[in-house]
Amino acid sequence: MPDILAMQRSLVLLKPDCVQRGLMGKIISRFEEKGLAIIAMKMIQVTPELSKQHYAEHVEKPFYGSLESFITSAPVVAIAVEGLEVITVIREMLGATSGLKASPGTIRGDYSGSRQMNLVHASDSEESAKRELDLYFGKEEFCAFESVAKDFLRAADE
Ligand code: FUP
Repeated sequence: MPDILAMQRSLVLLKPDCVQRGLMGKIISRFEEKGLAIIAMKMIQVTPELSKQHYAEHVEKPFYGSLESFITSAPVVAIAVEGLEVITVIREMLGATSGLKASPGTIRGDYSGSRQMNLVHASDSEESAKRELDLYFGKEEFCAFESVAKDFLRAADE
């Protein structure tokens, strides 16, 4: 972690396998229990067009067709999460891309045994977070609020 911590936002997607397996509540709870702030959330059906925008860096790869079929196969839940260094924090909470390699205790390590069906997406940099949040949410959809628990989540000088 850097010395000066940054307040960041990340796009989290609960993917079709998470919705179909009834794991939405469990996964959302992990973020809430960590003390992160959910500031926007909605269920949507990803279209092939949105999939191509979301996975722009993968569109030309051999696995893209299968990935698009999967991500459009059932609804997803898009969530904007805010917190200190939240991009790294959430990526660490997810674990390695493949559920077969993710450590026990991480979300993918605990619930997934697949590389494609790895339950949750989260932005991997500030640049992708901004791009991805803009894909899923309009500016008016963010409901930033001050947590009443904030004085008990970290010290004033942290
Ligand atoms: P991650 O950043 O952990 O979400 O993973 P990547 O950006 O590397 O990959 C995006 C999605 O493509 C992942 F959810 C898994 C999927 N994928 C495949 O299905 N097959 C592959 O060979 C590589 C990635």
